[in-house]
Amino acid sequence: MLRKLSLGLILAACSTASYAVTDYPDGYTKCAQNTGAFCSFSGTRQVALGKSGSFVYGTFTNGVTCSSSNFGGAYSGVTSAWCSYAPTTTGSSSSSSSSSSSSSSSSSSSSSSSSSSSSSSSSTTSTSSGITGSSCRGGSTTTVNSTIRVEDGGTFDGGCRTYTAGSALGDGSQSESQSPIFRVGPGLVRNVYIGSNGADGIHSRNGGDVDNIYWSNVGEDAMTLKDPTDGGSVSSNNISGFDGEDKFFQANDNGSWSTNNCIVNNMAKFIRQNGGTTFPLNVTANNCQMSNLKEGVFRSDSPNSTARLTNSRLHNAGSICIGTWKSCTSSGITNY
Ligand code: ADA
Ligand code: CA
Ligand code: CA
Repeated sequence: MLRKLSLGLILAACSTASYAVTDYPDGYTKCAQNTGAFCSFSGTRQVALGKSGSFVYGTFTNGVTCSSSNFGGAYSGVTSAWCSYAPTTTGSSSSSSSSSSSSSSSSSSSSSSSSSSSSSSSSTTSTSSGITGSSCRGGSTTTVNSTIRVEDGGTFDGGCRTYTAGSALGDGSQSESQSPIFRVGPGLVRNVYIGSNGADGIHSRNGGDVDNIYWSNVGEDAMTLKDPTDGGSVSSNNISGFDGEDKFFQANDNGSWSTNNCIVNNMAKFIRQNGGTTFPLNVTANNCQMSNLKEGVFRSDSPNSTARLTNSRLHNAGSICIGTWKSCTSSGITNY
């Protein structure tokens, strides 16, 4: 699958490079610039965002706002990039992978969108369409001046409204003296959009989990694992995180930390086991899109820790494994 994809991209690049490099893939229709303008089309289609022959792809139904946040943060601030849509509709189900057997070729975008890269475009579709990150886009804003504690085993549901730190918690800088906006565990925090001041993010203690969280501007870090007593098991699913200085996730105690369906753009690393510690940490990330990581994905100094990245897309993401690990592996990785 990977090899087909690269081959398709190379062939597509060569075929256009011999004439002019365009701001849309061969056969696609330009619909909006990367300014938040709406790209209008009907049905479920593959949509490209990019310029000068280089693109990222997503799959959307009945149009999409042409904005980097809908494409994992790619081309952030690049208003000269364009959205364009594929000439044919794809299978309507969001899990287009379910129709990715040979029967799909007649109805999916792979049928005609671009000759030699037809099989690659269907694999791109099934991969990218499965990675959505958080669905939250924010709402009315609550300024949090005292950490919200969810520690009774219950669920805090933020309804995808915006929660941003007040100055009492910190300023979202790299200062280590800041407090978290949420402290969870045992329990679950879900459907939260973290606003412009991310302070020290979310602290998970006693196995606290998060689901559907959007960090719009990561503070000192986005989430920290501490004191796990729930079998050391923490999950962070359906998440998006943007614009951190250093770490996205910080692990300060032993445990198992799993992430499914994430979009992360513009930080130094996805997860860091506290420097110099050797406790056993087991981290997994699956179905993630990570871009513009200055250092890489996983970093640890512990010979007792494991990390695994699966079924994910990387762009300018540094090294998958940094430092010392018992094992650090990956499979199903696409570079885009
Ligand atoms: C750094 C710092 C630790 C801790 C950590 C965190 O690694 O050295 O003491 O503060 O950040 O939890 O953010
Ligand atoms: Ca820190
Ligand atoms: Ca921190």
